[in-house]
Parts: sequence; structure tokens; C-alpha cells
Amino acid sequence: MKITSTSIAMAFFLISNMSFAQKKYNYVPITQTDSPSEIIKKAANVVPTPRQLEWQKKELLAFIHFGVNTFTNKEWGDGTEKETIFNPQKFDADQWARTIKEAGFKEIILTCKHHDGFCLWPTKTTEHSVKNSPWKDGKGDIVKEVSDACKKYGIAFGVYLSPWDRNSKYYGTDQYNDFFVKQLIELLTNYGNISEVWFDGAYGEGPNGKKRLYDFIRWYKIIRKLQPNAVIANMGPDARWVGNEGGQGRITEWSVLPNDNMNQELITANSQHDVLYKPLGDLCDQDLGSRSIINKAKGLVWYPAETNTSIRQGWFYHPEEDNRVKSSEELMNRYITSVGMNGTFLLNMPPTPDGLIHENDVKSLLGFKTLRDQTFKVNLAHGATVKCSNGKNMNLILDGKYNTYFTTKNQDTTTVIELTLPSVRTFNLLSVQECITVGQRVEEFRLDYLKENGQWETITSGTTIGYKRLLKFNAITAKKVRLSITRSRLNPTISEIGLYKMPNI
Ligand code: FUL
Repeated sequence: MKITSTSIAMAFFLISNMSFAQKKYNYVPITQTDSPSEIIKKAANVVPTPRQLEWQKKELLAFIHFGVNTFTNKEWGDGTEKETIFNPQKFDADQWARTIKEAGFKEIILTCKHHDGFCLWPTKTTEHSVKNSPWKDGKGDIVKEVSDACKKYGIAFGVYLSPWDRNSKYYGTDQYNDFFVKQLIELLTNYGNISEVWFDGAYGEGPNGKKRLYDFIRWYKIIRKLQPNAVIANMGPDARWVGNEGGQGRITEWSVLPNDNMNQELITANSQHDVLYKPLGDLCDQDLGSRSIINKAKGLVWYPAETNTSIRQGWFYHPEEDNRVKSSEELMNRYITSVGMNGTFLLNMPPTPDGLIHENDVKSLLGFKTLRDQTFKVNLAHGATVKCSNGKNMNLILDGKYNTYFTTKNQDTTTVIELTLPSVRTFNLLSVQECITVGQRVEEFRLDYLKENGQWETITSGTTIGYKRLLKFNAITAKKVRLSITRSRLNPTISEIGLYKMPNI
């Protein structure tokens, strides 16, 4: 047989396609010969990387917007702010981390530099930083104190570094990338483990403004090298912006999306650790991953939603918002529409010019924790007898362990799981989780209960589940319920099911 470059390419293609069919990756190429059912099967086997999985399980992430805007009472600084205005006299990173830990959050992402370019650490790259402020006579380092406080309280630490920099003289030139990389390297090497790097897409210059010459790929590679466990979020390949700033996930929220700019470099890397490409397209669209969308894709990637909002109207602190802080109940509802819609919840809590999280915010955050504790303390489905005619590992659905799961026999993509509770119970919240280390598969499900007259009635229904789906409904009192999976891309895998009674809010 004559060996040509085409046959080598063909062989490579077949081998890589075979390995994608057998193993689990967080991306997969789609070939022109793949039929719609083969594409669906591929989609059903795309899984998160270990770093994405760990991030997803954190559920609650705290965002801290703090900087010169805290002192000018603005949302966006223009870069001309004097360093001397930055002086948080009662700054206490311990109070931030303690509050956030007590509220059950697992990570703090700090705005180390916002669009105004002011750096909260004594960077060597610019004079526009804390080192020229009166705070601690210019000897302080907010990033150090916050990262140390996170370590003390056992929470992860992430950095927000705004690509848009309205102060830097390099902005709009190619040199800006060198400047930016130096800042990144300082943050990634001097503060211990960094769990997340958050790149903002915001840019407010007019049509004649400076060009955004960002070398994202170079930045991503540096992060992978220096902090391989860090999730690169928002303008990054590991976690996507959900598409709004109101803490609202989609009713149908897929974590497997088309990735059409996936290139050969990525495919040959063939590793869960080297995905450097962000999917293209409009991430605000309502439908990001349905069958009709992925059928047209050239590749698929695990790209989960990060759902952000602020506890106040603004991202930075404004005293006039002190009495408009989101209540514990509102935060609980946002938890249901973020984590409960297959996302993580990134909640911003901006400190005051004193350098403290305001007492009203603390009260809401701790009340939110109490509401979650009250709701999720007892799984009312616990101890139920599980029946399913085509199920495997039925009891694992109630073992409290995320890694173990129920699935169906043969190639069955539909099933009915019946639970007989130990006694008649009253509940108003369903929690259901797919085992995403196998893939996200469920496309349609329903919860019914058996009424006293012997008829089944639907309580609630949904489309996607993903890592977690929470559905609230009017309280139901029953002894028998059934979860029907009516459409799934491949055998559904359900880690856990829970029935809860949430306090009336
Ligand atoms: C936006 C920014 O412009 C806001 O100031 C804030 O940082 C928010 C999280 O992202 O794009």
C-alpha cells in the first residue's frame, strides 16, 4: 500500500476518533460522517475536567469588588483616580473570609485590578497601585491579606484581572500583552494556590477607542503552566458567563456546547488538561446546546455556566444601597435559579470604604446560610424503598454520595423510579443530580405523586438536570412519588434525589 499524507491523516483521524469513542474527554470532534445519533452519543459522553468538576461542586463562590471605585462611589473608574484616595482604614480581610466561610461559600474571587487599572497589590508593572496609597503607608498588599485569610479559613482564592485597563499607557498596543502577562505572573506566583482566574469581557470605549489587542491564548497557557488547577472563567475556556448579571440560569442549561474553533493543536493534545479554546457564538442565546444546535457543531466541549449577580444593585459599594441589600430569601431564590439550574452561583459582596463587608450584607448572607441549612438538613426521601423495572443500582440514588449513581439497564433512555417514603411526608422542593463524570444526558423529566384516590398527578417537570436541578412547588403531602425520565441522550445516570421542605419565603 502506498503511504500518502492523506492516508496518514486518515489513520490519525480514525485513531483519534476511536479513542474519543472509548474514553471520556471534555471535548470531542464531530466528523462530517457522524450521523445525528452518533453526535448525540458523543455529546452524552463529554465530561468535565477534574478542575471543572471541583469548581462545580463548590456551588457557592464569593465575588469581591473593591478598589478606587469604592472611594469615588462609581461603578467604572476612568483610570485618572489618584492613588491617594485608596485608604480603607479598618480593612479586615479576616472579617471578609470569616463571613464568607460562615455563609458556606467555598471561594473568594477578588478584583485585583478593575477597569480603572488600579492594582490592589504592590505590582512592579505600574505606579498605579496600593504602594502609592496612604493605606499602611504604601506598604500594604490587599491580595496577600485576602489570600492569607482564605487559607486561614480553608476557602479557595481566585483572581479577577481586568483585561480592559483605562490607566495603562500600553493599552491598545501590542506591548499591553507583555504588561498584562507580567501582572498575571505576579498574581499567579506570589499568593499560593489560585483556584480561578476571571477575565471580564467588559469594554466601554466608543468606536474610536483603543483596540482590544488581547492575546488570550498566551494568557491561558501561562495560567495552565503556573496554576494548572485554576479554572479560567468568563473570557476563558473552563467556565462561561451564564449570559445575564441577575443570577438567573436557563430552564434548559446544557454544559456540553459546540466548540467550532477547536483546531488540530487541541485535538492532537488529546488531553483533559489542554483545552485552550473558547467556544464561539452568542453565549446569551437561550439555546446553547440542544440537539439542533449540536447537530451542526464541528466539535463539542464541556463548558458549564457560572451564574453571577451582586448582593446589591452595583458591583462596587455605594452607601445609598445600604437598605437595598438582597434579603436572605432573595438569595435563596437566586440559589435555586443558579446552582439549581446547573450552574455555580458567583455572588458579589462589595466592602465599604472602611474595608469591611457591611453589616446588612453580613446579615443577609448568614440568613441565607440558615435558610439552606433549614431546607437541606433532612432529605425527606431518605429511607424510601426504590422500585424501577429497568434500573441498576437503585439504592445509590439515596446514598448521599455524588459519585455513585443509578442508571438504566441495556440501552434504555427512559425510566420510572418509584419511591415509597417511610411515612407520609410534606415537601415543596425537588433536588435531582446527574452524575456528570459520566456525562450530562437527561433532556426531560417529571415528578408525580400518588394521590389518596389512587391516581398519579404531576407535581413538577423539567428539561435538563446536569450537576443539580432544584424545583420549587406548592407543598405536597404524599407517601409515594415517582421520577420519570422521559427523554435522555443515553442511559440516564442519577446520583441523588432529594425531597425537601423549604421554609415559606
Ligand atoms: C462587568 C464589569 O463591567 C462590572 O464592573 C463587573 O466587574 C462585572 C462582574 O462584570 O462586565
